[in-house]
Amino acid sequence: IWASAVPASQKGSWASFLKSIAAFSGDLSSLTAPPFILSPISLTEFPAYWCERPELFAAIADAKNEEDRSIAVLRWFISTLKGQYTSRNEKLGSEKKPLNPVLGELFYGYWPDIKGRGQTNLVVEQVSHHPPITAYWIENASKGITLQGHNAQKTSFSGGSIIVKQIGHAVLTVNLPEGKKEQFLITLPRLRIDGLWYGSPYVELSETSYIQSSTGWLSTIEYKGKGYFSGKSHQFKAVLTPPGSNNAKHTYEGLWHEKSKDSRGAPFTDVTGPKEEVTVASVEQQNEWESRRLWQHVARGIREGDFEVASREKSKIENDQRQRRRDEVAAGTKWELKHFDYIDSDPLYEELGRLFKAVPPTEDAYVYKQNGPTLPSA
Ligand code: CLR
Repeated sequence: IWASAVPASQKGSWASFLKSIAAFSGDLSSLTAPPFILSPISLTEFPAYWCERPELFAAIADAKNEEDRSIAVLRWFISTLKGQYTSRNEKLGSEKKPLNPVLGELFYGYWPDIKGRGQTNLVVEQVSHHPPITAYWIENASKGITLQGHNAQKTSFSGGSIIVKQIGHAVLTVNLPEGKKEQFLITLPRLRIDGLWYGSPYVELSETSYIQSSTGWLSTIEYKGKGYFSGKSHQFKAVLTPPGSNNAKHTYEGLWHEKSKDSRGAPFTDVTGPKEEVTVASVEQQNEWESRRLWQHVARGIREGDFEVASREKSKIENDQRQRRRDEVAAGTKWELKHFDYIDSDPLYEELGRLFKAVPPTEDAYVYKQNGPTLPSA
């Protein structure tokens, strides 16, 4: 029966939530959802999914040549998908509605240097509230690898599912010896949120995403769910083509949340083992803009099922934000971003995007100011 995963007392509000989604497209964050579907985690934490297998991120620097580096980047990218798109189901029971970050919200963390892989640091800032846009910077300085990107979503409703188009892109830079560098433009897949009818949403990926190297190597990744190819969920097929060619040199296929193989049957990715969550300072040590401190009372309310506390605390944060925006208007000032500079067109996106006819042909970006906090190191 419908809404079988929804608590009896919330069936009515789940139905009206679904109706409001169906009547609506754009920014889901503004819709009021019933308590059972709320997550206590803010979207500013999500960029950490990029590095929960730090050894695969570090391994990009150890590849021998251009071809191997493109393979290593693809292996790392595919291995992040399980965390990015299924971890709320594992941790919270289903996909849930994350906390909608406030302008200026921050999230800092790191993965320690063990087994010679170097320390990796993470700096995240909410750079826009309406629409929500999150910018991030991830760096393994000892390996010379950085990832810079930003993320926004455009949502619509189709055939009973929420369709999420990801806006934004990421650029991975590998600094090589002798001052040379290689860059990779990473575009993002489309999401479909299924299972809404039953009240147990989950993400499936669809369509195609790309990883274009400045050396010319290109990964084209196609995503399919149930009812395609083998009938299983979370399938992908990736082909890697050499500079200036349309003929695949490598083909990889499998399940992005489990394992995949190359065309000869050799293992390519395997994410069945444990991942490593980012290390974050305790709430007491965080400043007032850091996500877990800012949302602590709301998050506690959600975790403990005390939704009165959660909504009262959420209103406080929202009122504070409204007051800040009013004060800025009155003073004729503008909120300053802390860690990123906005550029309305990313030259690297245009240059590398041209090679695979990226849509759209140009995108904006947030450039890291190299002014993150000093994170502890081992
Ligand atoms: C954010 C960027 C990450 C990948 C990612 C994974 C899950 C996405 C999330 C992004 C954006 C917000 C999202 C979420 C799944 C559900 C949630 C689309 C793209 C929406 C806002 C919540 C809908 C409410 C239902 C659960 C009912 O790298």
